[in-house]
Amino acid sequence: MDLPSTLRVARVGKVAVLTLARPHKRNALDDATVLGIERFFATLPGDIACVVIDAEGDHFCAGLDLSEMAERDTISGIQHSRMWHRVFEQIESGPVPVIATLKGAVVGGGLELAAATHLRVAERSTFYALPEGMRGIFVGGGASVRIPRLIGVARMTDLMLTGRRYDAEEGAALGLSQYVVDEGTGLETALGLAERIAGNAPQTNFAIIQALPRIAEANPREGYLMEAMMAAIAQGTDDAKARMRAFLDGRAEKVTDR
Ligand code: 1HE
Repeated sequence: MDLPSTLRVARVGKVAVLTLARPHKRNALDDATVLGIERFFATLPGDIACVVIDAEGDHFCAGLDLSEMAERDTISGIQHSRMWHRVFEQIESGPVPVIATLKGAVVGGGLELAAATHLRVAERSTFYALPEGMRGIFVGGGASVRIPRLIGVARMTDLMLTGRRYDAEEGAALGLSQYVVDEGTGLETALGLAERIAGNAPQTNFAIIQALPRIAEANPREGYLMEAMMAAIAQGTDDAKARMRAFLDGRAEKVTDR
């Protein structure tokens, strides 16, 4: 795959690991990297069942590459933000679940990238911030849509107005990550989760990442109908029938086995 030197790709079974590899710049996202992320997701092999986004160095991502900001006028600023939206939308609404392994700075556009993923595993060094207020700019990578859904408008307002940081534990309590793990164990944890995800039926993973967010945001009347249709589509597959038969025959894992 033709990717910039700021991205690396590895494969572990059915899991693809995309690594932000610009640690000397704290994995700040320049345009080439953001477009590389888009290319990676657009050309994901069909047999990949889950993606992990990892990072080199001590920080997940310091956000937008501020050195590329100076040249931008108003219109190109809109186009730039829309480009980020397009790329992150491909992560959120792409073909497979995506896990981010967080550590150190998860700030500005780095938090926007993390928020576009489906699961976030935070090492204890993780801290979250939206320093756009300090830089005289505004979020542009989807934060005003995604972050309030995770932590509420009031907390995002506080982060932006005061430059406040949340640490890993605070972030998990608020919903910025689903897991907090020891330093250096984020990738291993994510790969374990990815392996489980890859073992799910594809129709269920599809329903979880494509149908669930839309149903949750829909008017309840339409939401219940969409849920019923998605449930029927999933349960009608041969795969679902085989899994239920395996459970009834005592051949499947129990909930208590996990
Ligand atoms: C960068 C960037 C960057 C580091 N763009 N070059 N994001 C921010 O406002 C966060 C800015 N960064 C920081 O606050 C700190 O760098 C960190 C807390 C993340 C890390 O601190 P530290 O002491 O480990 O590293 P450092 O010495 O500050 O940075 C190392 C190098 O990375 C240095 O370059 P060097 O050539 O002098 O070695 C930094 O200039 C460079 N660097 N962060 C460019 N962000 C779609 S809209 C999204 C809007 C935003 O994301 S705004 C938030 C931007």
